[in-house]
Amino acid sequence: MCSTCGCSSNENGITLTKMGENRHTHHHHNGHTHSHEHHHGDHSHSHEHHHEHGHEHNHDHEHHHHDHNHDHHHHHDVNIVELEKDILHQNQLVAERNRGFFEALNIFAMNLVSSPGSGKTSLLEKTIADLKGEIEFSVIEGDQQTTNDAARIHALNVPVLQINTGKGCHLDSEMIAKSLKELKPKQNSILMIENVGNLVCPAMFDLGENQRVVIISTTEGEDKPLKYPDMFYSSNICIINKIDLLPYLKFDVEKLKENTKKVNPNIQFFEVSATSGEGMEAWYEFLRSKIVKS
Ligand SMILES: Nc1nc2c(ncn2[C@@H]2O[C@H](COP(=O)(O)OP(=O)(O)O)[C@@H](O)[C@H]2O)c(=O)[nH]1
Ligand SMILES: [Mg+2]
Repeated sequence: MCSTCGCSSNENGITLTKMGENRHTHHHHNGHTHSHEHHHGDHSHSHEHHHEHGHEHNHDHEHHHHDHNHDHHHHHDVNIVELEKDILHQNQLVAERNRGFFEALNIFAMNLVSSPGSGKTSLLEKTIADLKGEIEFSVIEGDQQTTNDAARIHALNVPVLQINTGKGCHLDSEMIAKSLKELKPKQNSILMIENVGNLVCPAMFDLGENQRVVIISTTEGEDKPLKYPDMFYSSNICIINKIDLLPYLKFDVEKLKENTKKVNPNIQFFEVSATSGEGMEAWYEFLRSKIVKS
């Protein structure tokens, strides 16, 4: 549960889809605090199936791992602040485990956050297409409903796994821990995690990433960092995307940077266009510097 926006994230279960395999896994979180609407026994879940090449279907459903001794906290007086603290504390513990996993394998993990449509997937597509020969990438795509973004990455032939969060408005560290077991990212690689498009809730959930990258496009307001300070404060990098559109817009890049520095003086900027490729070289140099050649 994410009590900041009142969304429900953990009670409906998530779906993991590994692209290029006819297999998906459903994970439900235990310790639910809400009544939920699972269709037990009748298998009436509606899955999005992406079967390719007519392979034999090998569904590996694991979706009845419920502990029915749920704590029905909500029947009592709940201190919502305490509950949120528990969730974030639990998230932090698993985030540290993910960080250990990345460190052991020398994986540089980046958590990409932005509003919907700022260009996260486009940036990944362009980056991977250009650097694929030099750097090993793997990708985790977060989205509420579709596997569209994972399909776009899969087209580039890199390992990609889609997490569908359902009603959930953010990824959490547990989802990433489960994904890592399926995705098995390689040693000395870069893992890109595209978070759910939302500048609010993902700010609170550490995934164990090495760096958080907030993407803002020139079609958004210069005051975004002031409206969503938590996200800009918790990010290490700010990518200003769609600079190819600047001639047509009243968007002041310097003003945006100024506002961003008000909430986070240490943030590092890149100005790029994921479609024209302008400015991408500096971003690529940064990524290259994160992979120590063995
Ligand atoms: N002009 C322009 N359009 C872009 C750029 N990057 C992304 N777009 C477009 O913005 C839309 C949303 O991009 P997408 O990558 O799906 O955004 P996401 O929701 O953050 O993953 C698409 O129509 C992209 O083609 C860019 O640098 N310049
Ligand atoms: Mg996307």
